[in-house]
Amino acid sequence: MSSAGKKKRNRKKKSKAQAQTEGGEGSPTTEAKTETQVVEAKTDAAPTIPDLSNITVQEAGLTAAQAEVLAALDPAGAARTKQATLQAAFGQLGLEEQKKHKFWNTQPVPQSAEEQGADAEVGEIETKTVDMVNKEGLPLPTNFEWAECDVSNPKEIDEVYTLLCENYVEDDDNMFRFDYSRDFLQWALQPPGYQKHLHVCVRVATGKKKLVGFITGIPADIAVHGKIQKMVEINFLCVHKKLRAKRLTPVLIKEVTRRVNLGGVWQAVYTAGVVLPKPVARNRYYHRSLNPKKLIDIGFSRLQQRMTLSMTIKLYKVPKTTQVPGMRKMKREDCKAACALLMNYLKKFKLHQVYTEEEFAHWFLTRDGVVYSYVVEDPITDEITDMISFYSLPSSIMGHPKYNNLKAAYSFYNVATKTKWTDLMNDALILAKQQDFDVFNALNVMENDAFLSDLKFGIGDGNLQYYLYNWRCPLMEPKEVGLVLL
Ligand code: MYA
Repeated sequence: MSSAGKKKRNRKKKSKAQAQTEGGEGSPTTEAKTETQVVEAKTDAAPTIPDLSNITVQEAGLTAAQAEVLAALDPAGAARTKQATLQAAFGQLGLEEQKKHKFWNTQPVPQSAEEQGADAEVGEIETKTVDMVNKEGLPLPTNFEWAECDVSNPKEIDEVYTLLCENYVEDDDNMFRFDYSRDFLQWALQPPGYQKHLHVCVRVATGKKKLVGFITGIPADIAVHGKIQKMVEINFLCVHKKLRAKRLTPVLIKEVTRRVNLGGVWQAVYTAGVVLPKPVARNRYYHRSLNPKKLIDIGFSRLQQRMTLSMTIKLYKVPKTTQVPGMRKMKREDCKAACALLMNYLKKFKLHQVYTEEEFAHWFLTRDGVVYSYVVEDPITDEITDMISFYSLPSSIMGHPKYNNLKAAYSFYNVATKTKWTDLMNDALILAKQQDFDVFNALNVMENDAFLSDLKFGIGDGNLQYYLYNWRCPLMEPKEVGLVLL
């Protein structure tokens, strides 16, 4: 996945360069050394250490026995050690971030680790009012102009589809590129309350007015450490390959910010594969093969040592039909109960979206080829006790003689109150296989750790960083994140 990659998740293997810079599986020694140094440095600076109440003792680098003794003798010290470990993990990002960011260093985002400590007050970094916001669009070079995009117009959605299909996120080796479908883009960009002037385009000013730059915002209520804030979710930032490295990105970001600000909204949430000032969380993608032969053929995954292809196919085989009693497709009539179930669940997490029932229906009712949702209904009480959902995001496969498309399902939101996580998500794999997906991907957000290894997911390459714009708060562990952006 290129350094510009948003979602470093398309492959199981990790490039050497990436492993070295990120201290991934290729470089355990480098990783350990860096962490130790940062832990030492940060342990002195107690007030800047973030809350890490749930970190495991393994993550803190202690044996269970050591942790128990430490906790008994010195509870505050034990907590500090845990906190330092998370700070240390982010410290590795810190090393990368020490480079100057001509644009990002001027923005209302945290610029130093100190601003993200456990005691950081959750709230605005800069306060402005609408009358301080420029009413005119930012200047663009003479041959370009701003436009908004009407994604329900077939010609315009075609243009967006083509720009992204040819220029959006690729993996490090330029073998795969995301291929968001037109239907998916319409779903992703038209939730209740969307505004088309937040679907921002840069076009060539003459001739066919070719679309060359894009960025989008959609409205969302986002809860951060218990505080609910009106924000926008920013996505689909894309600059045509021929216009790269010309600083068009800061102009797109400033223009979408201006438009959002004119509507009286001052905060945003976004994810990226690149490390910028400054992530609030750092997550990882995991992949579960559903069609191992194809995944190996296209170079997405490799045959493991001492495994033949037929052993691998057997290993990843799933039953033909779902196994959980009461599992069925979610219907319109289920939305009230399912939305309540999800909202009650998401309260556990430090970062999550707050859905109205109308929004829930938009995001979760199954749309073929886009998003799939299922619920478990208790046969006796008729109560909706569990839910699963996943979305479809294929990738183009570049230059392969046999295949041109990888069908990937991405875990969206799942809730287990009655069914065991592994049983519930095993059904998700079965349902995805029924829809002919080649791979099922999931982030290590929420409680996903409870099923990833049992259900034979393998770790992906790279990290997905979560960011907040103009909203300061303490760092979060991967499992404290309850938000999945498309
Ligand atoms: S993430 C998906 C990003 N898209 C892709 O990866 C698609 C393929 N790549 C491209 O199209 C280009 O390479 C992009 C950069 C457009 C990514 N997020 O124009 P430049 C900074 C934020 O010369 P290019 C998604 O959609 C970079 O650090 N900034 O660069 C979420 C440098 O700044 P600085 C990024 O390579 C987007 C500057 O741009 C990213 O030609 C969230 C260089 O500009 C990135 N992914 O084009 C956006 N990549 O010097 C933020 C590079 O300071 C939203 N840069 O380091 C913020 C909230 C806004 C709303 C607020 C409302 C209140």
